[in-house]
Amino acid sequence: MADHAAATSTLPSSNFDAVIVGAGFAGLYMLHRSRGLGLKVRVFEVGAGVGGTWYWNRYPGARCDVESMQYSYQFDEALQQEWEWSERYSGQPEILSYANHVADRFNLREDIQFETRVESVHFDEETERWSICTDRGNPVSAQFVIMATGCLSSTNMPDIPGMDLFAGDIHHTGQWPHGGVNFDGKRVGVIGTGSSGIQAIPLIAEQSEHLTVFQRTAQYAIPAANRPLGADEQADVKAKYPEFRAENSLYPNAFSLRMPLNETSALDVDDDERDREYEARWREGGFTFSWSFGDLGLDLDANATAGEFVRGKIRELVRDPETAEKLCPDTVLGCKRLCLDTGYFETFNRPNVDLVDISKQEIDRITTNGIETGGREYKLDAIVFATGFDAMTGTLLAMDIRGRDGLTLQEKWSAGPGTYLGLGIPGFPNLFTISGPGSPSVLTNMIVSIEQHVDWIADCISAMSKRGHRTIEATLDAEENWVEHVNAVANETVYPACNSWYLGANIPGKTRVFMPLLGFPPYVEKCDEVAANGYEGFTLT
Ligand code: N01
Repeated sequence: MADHAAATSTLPSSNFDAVIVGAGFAGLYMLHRSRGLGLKVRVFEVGAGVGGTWYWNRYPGARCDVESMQYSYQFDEALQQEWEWSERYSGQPEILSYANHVADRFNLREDIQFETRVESVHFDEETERWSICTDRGNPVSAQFVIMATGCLSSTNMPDIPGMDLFAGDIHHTGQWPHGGVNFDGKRVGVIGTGSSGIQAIPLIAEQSEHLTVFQRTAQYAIPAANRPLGADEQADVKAKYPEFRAENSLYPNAFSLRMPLNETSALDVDDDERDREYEARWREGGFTFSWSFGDLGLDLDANATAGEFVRGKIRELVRDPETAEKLCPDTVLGCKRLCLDTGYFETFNRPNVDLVDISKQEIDRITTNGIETGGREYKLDAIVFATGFDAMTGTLLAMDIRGRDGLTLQEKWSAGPGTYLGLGIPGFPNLFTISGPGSPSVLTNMIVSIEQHVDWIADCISAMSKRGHRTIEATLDAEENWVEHVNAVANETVYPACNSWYLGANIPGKTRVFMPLLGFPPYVEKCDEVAANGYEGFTLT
């Protein structure tokens, strides 16, 4: 393996130990660890800068809903001590500054080739190396390919007739213009009311002359209760940061909440007690609401009591009863990802905001002047698609990835994404997926999951080098058992009860399979066990 001195002057080179795809939080830390191993490494990144999801999602109100003191790297004590967060939940600009700070602090940019899209990744069985082609030409080769492509990086743009006819501007929240968008004096339409729409709508309402929200499914949203982060609060965490991190990683989602899980069943308490619990958590803000009772994620009747409480809140917050009813979700709470909001429901009290229910009558077409649905044309100057992502697999499947015998990833995953541990795919040796389908990823604090995957991959590469192994490849058996396990765990919960992107149900034609694994601590234990047992479930050559 090349030494790091060589790695820092590699731009003309074409042979690498490892190629990393993506320079978001996963790619940055993978690069840092790879260098530590002395690997000669190149990162390819489509964007002109680092930050991944926080580079692209610049829509008004974009904000993380894991608290700032937890949504950051923990691999370097000095880094976590020196960085100051300003709010309970960080906004996109601050998180992007942090990603840039990390890139500068660890001198990462020199091994990142920006504005470069990886188009194909082919395995050569003779040389046991990958050949990687980008849109910049000059193919490179690498022993290892590490996909740090993110779970929510391929935007979902619905195929609505007439899109090219629209005379105004069209934007997607996941690919927001870097200079921002001026909505002043404009009539704006927003399609989509998931996490992105719910964050953007209150601000677009303030910035525009008129806002029409097109809602296909009403969503549950809990107040974020964002606020400035006090210096004392920050100092308290920093005084015991490693312990704080270690404790947090023991929670199923790899983050802690401000109020502990109440293990009682929602069905074992009377109405007053139940409401008191929900009310306290509603006031505290954040995901702590979903910890109100131990069985909200397991039992549909228990879950229904939480749904009823939120509907009551919506009816209190929204003055027009008809609009309030349209905003009331009738789905299972938390089955689609729970949203956190800042003034979302109150936005519908504004005189310049209208809600159009398209649950029964989808958008017919986009016209030169706006959106047509239900026999009416809504005149608009700009349309914002807050329609989400082809999650977890979209970006991987958009590349031409071919493993042994020319097997394409599209063929391999035609019945849904199969991986072992969300890290390896049979037929694709030495190719790792950071936070791939089958790992806890999107159900956790992403940065914690990313660090766990990067460390596992780096340790694996190091162990292979020490033992003289050239390739590692997940076995078919291990993959099949793992996919079964991921689905069995999900089937114990309310998650499969709705059409969420966790199941791929938001993308027409996508195979319905529950993609992420529930439960971070047992997963980490399993990954550690696999490594300790000589990478069982993988074949090493
Ligand atoms: O996307 P979504 P998102 N016509 O898929 C609607 C993370 N995130 O970008 O529910 C009309 O959740 C769709 O309707 P329906 C987070 O993990 C985190 O908002 O399919 N409507 C839905 O309302 C999140 O879960 C943060 O019926 C259409 C919306 O568009 C994930 O990203 C912030 C439609 C899409 O909602 C994705 O969130 C933002 C169509 N043809 C995002 N197609 C934080 O950390 C789709 N819709 C806070």
